[in-house]
Amino acid sequence: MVSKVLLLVLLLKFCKSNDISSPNTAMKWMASKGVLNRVSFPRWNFDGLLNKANPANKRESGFWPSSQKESRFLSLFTVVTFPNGACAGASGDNGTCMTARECSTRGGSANGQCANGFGLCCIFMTSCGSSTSENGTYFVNAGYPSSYDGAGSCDLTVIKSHPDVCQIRLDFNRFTIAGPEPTNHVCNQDQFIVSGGNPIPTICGVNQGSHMYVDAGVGTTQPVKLTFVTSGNSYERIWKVKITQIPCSSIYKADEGCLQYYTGVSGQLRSFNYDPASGLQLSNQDYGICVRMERNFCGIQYTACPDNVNNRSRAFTLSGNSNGPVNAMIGSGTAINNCANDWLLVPCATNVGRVQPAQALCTDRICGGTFSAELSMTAATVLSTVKPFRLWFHADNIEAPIDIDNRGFCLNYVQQPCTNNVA
Ligand SMILES: [Ca+2]
Repeated sequence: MVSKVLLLVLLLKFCKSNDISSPNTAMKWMASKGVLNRVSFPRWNFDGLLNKANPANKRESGFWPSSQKESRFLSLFTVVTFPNGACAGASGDNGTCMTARECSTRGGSANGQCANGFGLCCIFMTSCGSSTSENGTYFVNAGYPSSYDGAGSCDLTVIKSHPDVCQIRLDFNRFTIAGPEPTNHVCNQDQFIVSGGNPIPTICGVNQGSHMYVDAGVGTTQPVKLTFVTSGNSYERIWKVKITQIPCSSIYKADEGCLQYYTGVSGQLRSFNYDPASGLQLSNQDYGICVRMERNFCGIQYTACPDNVNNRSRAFTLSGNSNGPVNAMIGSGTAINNCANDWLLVPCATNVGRVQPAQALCTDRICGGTFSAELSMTAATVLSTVKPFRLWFHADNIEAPIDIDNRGFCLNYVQQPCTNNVA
């Protein structure tokens, strides 16, 4: 998509015959503005202009020859085209570069310039009860940037901007709604619900900085609906969700089946509503977390994030009473040290530095209150070489009385280069 602006170029220097021997002044100005690369000059012949401009040439009364008048007049107008690309608005929000008229017609608000001043950065921000097909729309609470303390349902319908859109990425720039109830950690007061695409777990609490990919299907499909439900006690909610529409052919498309998709050799993964101080692991979760395999990397290591709040780290607390030390639990059985209810699935996980027995052992499910691929009270760095790099998180709908005050998980990951040891 491109925008077009009809531009009246006032070449004052050209019009003054004394200075007409240096017509480059106007061209330099346009070059400095980057206009020349973007402007088409359908009726403008610079060579002809320069020749006519040369004082040595015969001219008629210091003005254009009558036979040239029409073309000279038309040459003062030109059409500037620029792509409707992403732009950074003056407020810090991202928008789409377009003309003022296009921006107001499409319901956006202009916020700073783009395309060297020929376009305006058009921000799309909307709230309850609306729909959008604009890529990069921000979905905010009523009254944003003030908080919202009320009960009700606030939804936004997201319509594909093009049938070629396959995924919708949600970035939680701001996301504070009431957290889960403290007994079973179910989101029964406030909820964020995504419907219309593949099933996505309902979340609540504080999720600033997190993201989700919603599978929107191929071709013309039902729109995706985002809904914030607020109920119960008084609470200052605030949200600002950026909605990015991702074409099927985009290199930014996430792998299929990944609710979260991370790129880069290293990074950090967190469960929803994770916070070492007060965040509670959410119940009723079931989703995949993917890390794009970077070129020449064959394995991935996970380590629990530093916890600067608690004496004993709660950066990985999925089961047991995390108010006291809880060992790592592994495996899918129903014994006391197995992970029958809530787990993080790390495909064929082993602890780094562990001397493997002749028959190498690895586990898949990890839970408990310590991050390790073995039954242990000591946290470990865990390696997986199963490809693609992917984790699955599962949590059932029950916590109490066995599982108390668990925080969920925060893991730092580092991809491992292909060597003799990691292949
Ligand atoms: Ca549970």
